[in-house]
Amino acid sequence: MLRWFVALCALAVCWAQDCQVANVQVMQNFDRSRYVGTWYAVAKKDPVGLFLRDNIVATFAIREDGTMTASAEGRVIILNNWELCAKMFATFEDTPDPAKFKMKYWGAATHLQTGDDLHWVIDTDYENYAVHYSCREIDYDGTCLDGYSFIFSRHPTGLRAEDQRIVTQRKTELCLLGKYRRVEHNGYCQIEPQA
Ligand code: RTL
Repeated sequence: MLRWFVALCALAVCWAQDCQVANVQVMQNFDRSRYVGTWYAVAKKDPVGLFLRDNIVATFAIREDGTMTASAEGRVIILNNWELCAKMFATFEDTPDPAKFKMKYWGAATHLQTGDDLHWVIDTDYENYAVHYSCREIDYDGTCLDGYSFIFSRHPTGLRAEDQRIVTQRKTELCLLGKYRRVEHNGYCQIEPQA
């Protein structure tokens, strides 16, 4: 009996951590209305290519028709060392899973990146932390070949100590532990002219 139990648990852990994009667990019963408002990126795992560097703040909203939208700001470096504060916008298309969206994004300025990414909310308590994940390209073996992930906090000062443990757990489950970098907030996007 005990042996079965141990075997089953081992199997469950394997399944949760087999790094298959198809097996990534997302937030249960995600409630977009509680997700609205400002989130400060405290850490990120970068995709291949150009990306937001630091001072990243995202603000989510809901339109009258119920669709979710967002804007984000962050410092980017484009065209060899041209540093600027990018203002980005996004609209989200719903999918059958309430925590999984398709995100269309574009920049306020024409030279900024546009794209179509997945946008999955992995976990959140709505009031303190959120773990986001987006896989852009799936490898032949079902794992993620190119993707990015943000750890967000409601507090500009970072995550509360009690949320660190759960966030580390989620990073592990995403097979991304050790791949994140801290996102610095030094006021850059509050004083620089926006693009
Ligand atoms: C996140 C959620 C909130 C809305 C948006 C997001 C992603 C922004 C990205 C921006 C990339 C910008 C680049 C600009 C240089 O040309 C996920 C934060 C829009 C991916 C690379």
